[in-house]
Amino acid sequence: MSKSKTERTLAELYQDDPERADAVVFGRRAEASRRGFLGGAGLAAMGAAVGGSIPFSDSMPAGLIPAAFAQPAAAPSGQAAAKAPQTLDFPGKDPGLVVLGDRPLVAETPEHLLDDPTTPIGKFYIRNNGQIPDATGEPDKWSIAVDGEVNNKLELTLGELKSRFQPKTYRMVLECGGNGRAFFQPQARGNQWTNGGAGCAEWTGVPLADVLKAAGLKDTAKYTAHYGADPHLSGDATKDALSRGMPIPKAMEEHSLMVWAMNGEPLPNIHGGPVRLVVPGWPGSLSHKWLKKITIRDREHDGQGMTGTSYRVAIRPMVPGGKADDSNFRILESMPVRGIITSPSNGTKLPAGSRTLALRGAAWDGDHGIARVDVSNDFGATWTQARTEAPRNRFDWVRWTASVPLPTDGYYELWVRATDATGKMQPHIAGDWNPQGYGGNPMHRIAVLVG
Ligand SMILES: Nc1nc2c(c(=O)[nH]1)N[C@H]1C(S)=C(S)[C@@H](COP(=O)(O)O)O[C@H]1N2
Ligand SMILES: [Mo]
Repeated sequence: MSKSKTERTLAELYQDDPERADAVVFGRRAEASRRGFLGGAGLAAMGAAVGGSIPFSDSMPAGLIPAAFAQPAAAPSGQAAAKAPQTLDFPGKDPGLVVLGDRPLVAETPEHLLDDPTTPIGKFYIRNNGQIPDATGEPDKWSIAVDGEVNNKLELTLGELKSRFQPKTYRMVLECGGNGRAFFQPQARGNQWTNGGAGCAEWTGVPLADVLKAAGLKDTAKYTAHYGADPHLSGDATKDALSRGMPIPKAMEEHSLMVWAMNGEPLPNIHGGPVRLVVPGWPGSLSHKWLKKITIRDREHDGQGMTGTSYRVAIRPMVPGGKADDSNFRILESMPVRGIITSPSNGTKLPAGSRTLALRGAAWDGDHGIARVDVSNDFGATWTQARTEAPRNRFDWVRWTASVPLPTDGYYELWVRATDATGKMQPHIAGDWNPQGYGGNPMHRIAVLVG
């Protein structure tokens, strides 16, 4: 943030200080002019900023950052354009992925690139904590150890894993624990994921449960600990890039897999090939890539990524931006409900006279499943239930479609909200602030300009 205030674009101002941005656009009495109705000069200024009149301005909430400013594609003019994101240059990957960090390499998939029923490998997000190992040698000779609180320690090659156990293929969402972090205010620490730290692929492998049964869990077995071949970013061989674990019941679920194929192809190196864990519904960090060893412990794991505020959320709500009290944190397990619009993309312009809009998207959650998906064309004043497709199996996402009217030309925001099977719905803003920004799942919205 080296730019001076005067050089800052309106989009940036809305990101940093929505109240001030509102005051700039609407004048001093922004609050008054936007609560209830948007009229006169305020409405004209907002219309100019978003690129068209706003048919549902009556229900536009005060202080709302227009979706038109959220992504550069949506910027109506050079003046309001947000900073262009850094696109990904990686073999086999779609250049539309947005780089969030290059050391370690982290890239997310913009919502509109999650429009396929099954996310192609080329569009699947990338998250690393350490260096990327070259694990491309002879895949079937790759060995994996299982030790700790077991009766028979195992040392299996991938070849043995494939031949000794019954493989399963499921389509399942893999989602980074920090997905949605960018929506926290004030900014939370870590990669600034929007909604794109997620994808849904077909994973082929054997249930971890079958391997743990072969090893024979002792009565003392409580928790797993995962180790991989990726060196720590510093190169220090005594440190793990990441080492997380889960309670035994999660490890024993039939969908927690040791995976060697993704969408029917050998698991690519960047996604942890030749073999990784896929532990759906819980933070992606449990889905250990380049898997070398699973140690069964008699207590919670304390490896890299298991302590402090890493992958932990506040038990009692904390003051946003405030100091963390260690005793007020629990390990993040089941991921929160999330729905996204995958078509059209944010900032789409439609010809004058367009009167309906077909929307398409996806919704998923952690352990519970999706109960319903609703869409709104009027800033949430009214909602219409979307049609949903049955998921193929547990932890698959739900694809949905809907059609909304566009009564006149102008600027619209289309909002989606998903509700999980326990009745929990996405909030309007990222709630339950925590220092590392887990659980941010506000409703997704896109801007569309007609005419
Ligand atoms: N060995 C290893 N496994 C790992 C990681 C890592 O840094 N090292 N990152 C984890 C995190 S935080 C996520 S979200 C997923 C990302 O998987 P992907 O890169 O295949 O999308 O891998 C997980 N597995
Ligand atoms: Mo992650």
